[in-house]
Amino acid sequence: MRIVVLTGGIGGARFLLGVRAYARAVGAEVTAVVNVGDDLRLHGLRVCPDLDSVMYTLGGGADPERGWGRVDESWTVKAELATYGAEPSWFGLGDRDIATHLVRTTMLDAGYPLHQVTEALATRWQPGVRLLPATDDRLETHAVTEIEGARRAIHFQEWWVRHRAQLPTHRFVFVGAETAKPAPGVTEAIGAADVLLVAPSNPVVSIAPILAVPGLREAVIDGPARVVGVSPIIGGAPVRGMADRCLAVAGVECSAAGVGGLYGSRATGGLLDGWLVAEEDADTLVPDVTVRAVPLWMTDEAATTAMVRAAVELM
Ligand code: FO1
Repeated sequence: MRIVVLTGGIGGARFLLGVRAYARAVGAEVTAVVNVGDDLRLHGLRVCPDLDSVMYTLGGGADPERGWGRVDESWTVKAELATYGAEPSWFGLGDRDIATHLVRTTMLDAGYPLHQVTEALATRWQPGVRLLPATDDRLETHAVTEIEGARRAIHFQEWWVRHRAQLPTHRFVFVGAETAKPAPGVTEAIGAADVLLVAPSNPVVSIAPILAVPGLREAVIDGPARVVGVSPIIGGAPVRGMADRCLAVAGVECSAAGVGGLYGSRATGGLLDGWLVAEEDADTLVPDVTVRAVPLWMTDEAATTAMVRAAVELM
């Protein structure tokens, strides 16, 4: 069996632990297509938060509390940068993490595309699933905000980390999306998938930028035998993060039904055949989509694996 997962960072990485365990149990192979809209260049370094959260989590090197960055991290470089007054001071890179960005940036500057760099980094971490960036090209999520009476587009990380998603916001734009191409292997993996899972990631700023790459949404609609999404909303609240703020910007109700409706049914040009929701949301209806309710809290790997099994076997 071939499983493809569309995923963002922290929540998606935890979900992938369950996907990997399920795949090992049934002998399936897994490809994760990862959002790059959160990526940024900082102090000359290319940082890929979602790829790194997935790689570190599956490789056993992620900080379990933060969910991003490395466990046993130290912050000497961050403190040194602060003494120079180097900006941005609101976004911190840990010392161990910086080694990843140095290797990545050196390879990118030498001309290697991001998917090859990701593969090279993964030889150290052995994530047990194939990691592919959605695109090798520049695709950056920006938030169109209102700051001191003026309309300003700012990078997603500035909106998320510096302003904690609290600014009045009109919309998100995916800069570069029109001309981006799916990274090599992405549409092929999606086309050959027996099941494509949409991870319980942020639909507006993690899954939408992936689908904004021309050809990728079409590949999902036309390709896999089945497409099943897992709700990132339980009982009207995000599992983690500030998805409620992002959904409000997109004008989507923060509920399992709201996100299911946003993705829509494959029968009518949307994405989903099946939608896995939490027991708390068992009355969820999405037109022309098969809905099933199971426990959705990813408390440990066994619970997450059971949830993945329910998603794969939903229909
Ligand atoms: N999140 C923060 O809240 N503050 C930070 O200083 C920060 C630094 C950081 C560095 C590398 C990295 O891979 C992730 C980092 N994150 C930080 C997390 C990140 O901003 C977001 O949680 C994701 O982009 C959203 O998925």
